[in-house]
Amino acid sequence: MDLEDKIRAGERLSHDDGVRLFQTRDIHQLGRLADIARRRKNGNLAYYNVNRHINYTNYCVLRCKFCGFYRPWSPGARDGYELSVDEVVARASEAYELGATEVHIVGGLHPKLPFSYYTEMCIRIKTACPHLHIKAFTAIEIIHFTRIAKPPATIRDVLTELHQAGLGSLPGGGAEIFDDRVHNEAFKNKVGEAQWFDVHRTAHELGIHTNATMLYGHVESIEERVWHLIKLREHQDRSRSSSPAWFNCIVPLSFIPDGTALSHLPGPTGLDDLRTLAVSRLMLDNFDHVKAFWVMLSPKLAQLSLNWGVDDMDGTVVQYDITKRQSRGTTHQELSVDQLKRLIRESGFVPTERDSLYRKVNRQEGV
Ligand code: V47
Repeated sequence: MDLEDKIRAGERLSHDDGVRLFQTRDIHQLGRLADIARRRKNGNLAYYNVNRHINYTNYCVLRCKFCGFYRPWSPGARDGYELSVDEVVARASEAYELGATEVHIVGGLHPKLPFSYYTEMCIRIKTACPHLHIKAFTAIEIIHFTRIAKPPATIRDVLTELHQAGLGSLPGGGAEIFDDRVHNEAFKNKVGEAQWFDVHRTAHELGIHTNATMLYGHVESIEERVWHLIKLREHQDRSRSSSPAWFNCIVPLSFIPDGTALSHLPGPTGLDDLRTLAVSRLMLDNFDHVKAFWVMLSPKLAQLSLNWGVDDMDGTVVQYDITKRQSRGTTHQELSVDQLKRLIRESGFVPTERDSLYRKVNRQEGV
């Protein structure tokens, strides 16, 4: 059967199909096919949320080659930072007062902070901002917490304690590319595929929704990208059929080489970004949402991607420390709601504010 017929009939695509889609030179046809799948799930709506990212520390025990964010910790280390719980709560409260529905909190694997720092952070944010959704801690941080908890704890214990403290969902970071070769080349000492999936499986079993990511455009091949997507699809099949929660969305992350040990690589081009977003939509037939993270893609390309299978622009963000474009050189990265709506409207979609679980947010005028 022809690939287009398969897509129109809503049939599941194979690894070969995914590779063929990546290789097509007809980028417009790829966009049209991804748009069919996108409209089937999301109609003419395009989502955004009012959120704020908080990166609590850049100290990290890992040395991933693709990361320009981490700083080694040592007594009196310069160039590194860690926010106190008070500072994190102050940032979350400020965002809440300005109308945010979500805080996205992640950081490096800090060698000294105790597990109580993270539980206290959640409890105090929830006390100060009862309706704010806390989306926090990648699978890699969760594994780190199992090791620093006293006594060491299981993934289930850590997630249960954080959930009770107010954690709402997990972001998708840390997945990178599920492949041993890529793992050894670009993030050797980081926990791998099996543990990333253990964390997400356990979260889903506990009723905690999570996101998934794919960091592309570094040392991986097209074939490896497609296997990554298929592994996520298989996991989603299991979660959707047997757990109370599953992946909310896929966030393909466009590699930014600046300031990393892989800075000699060119990084993905705009066409590669569009292709990857479109193929993610087409391969992941059991994911409802494909998110374009505009901080890494640029607002202009994220806007364009709405016609290549994307239905979500993430949010207002405000400050993002993990990647910054050298030409901009600042971690203040913010889009206003009006800017997000304009980008969406101009692409022919209806801007729709969502909460962290993709429920529509209805605001009264001016709130
Ligand atoms: O885990 C690190 C990636 C992730 C670079 O779940 C890099 O809604 C590009 O996961 N170039 C953190 N990417 C960001 C993340 C995320 C972002 C937005 C929304 C969501 C969500 C999740 O960023 C890391 C890593 O995979 N990353 N370095 C880099 N140089």
